[in-house]
Amino acid sequence: MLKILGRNNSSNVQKVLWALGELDLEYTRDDIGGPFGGNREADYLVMNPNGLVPTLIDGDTVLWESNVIVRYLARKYAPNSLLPDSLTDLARAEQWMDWQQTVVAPAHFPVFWGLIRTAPEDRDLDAINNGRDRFEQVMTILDHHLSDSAFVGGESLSMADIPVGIMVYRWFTLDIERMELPSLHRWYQRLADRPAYKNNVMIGLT
Ligand SMILES: N[C@@H](CCC(=O)N[C@@H](CS)C(=O)NCC(=O)O)C(=O)O
Repeated sequence: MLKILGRNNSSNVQKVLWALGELDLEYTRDDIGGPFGGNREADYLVMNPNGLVPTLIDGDTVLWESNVIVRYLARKYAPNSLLPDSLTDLARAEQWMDWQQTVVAPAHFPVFWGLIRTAPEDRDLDAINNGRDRFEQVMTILDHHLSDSAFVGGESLSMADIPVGIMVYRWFTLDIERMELPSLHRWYQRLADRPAYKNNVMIGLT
């Protein structure tokens, strides 16, 4: 059976759990990382030399890097649903997935870390406010993209939605000012209707 190593409040672990939920695949999960620890142990580092979560174990296949794991699951278990079929659509999906890692995640990080993982008396308000502005800029790019399609990769959910879908929950849940982004909001509501998103992503921020 598939096994996931990683605590379920991690955004990167949630990508994998959401994908598994969409595919209705059975798996087990061990709480690793954060307060649970275990990710700096020698046996864990053999599987994931970064000491980060998530790690996926699928038989002899051991993988790290959340977006790669989502791509692997889509290719192996969902070639007709989460995986786009044309070369161009596949590349566009991967474009939005890489954009989440390289642009959105760093933009959101100071806001998430400052408001959720830092005690009020220790917060760097400038870093939080600058992060909020940058987070809004990148969510505006996504809002614009979503103005003419129901999902990031077209008219149905695909792997393109998963990394940015984790970020949009944080955008709408963090206690921050938000400008109106109607297409983004409609897409978020579509995601929120999906049990796999509700059960694995919309679980509060800790
Ligand atoms: N690029 C990696 C980043 C993984 C990562 O930064 N994971 C964080 C949690 S979101 C982590 O392991 N933090 C250390 C910990 O949980 O102890 C991925 O997408 O899988």
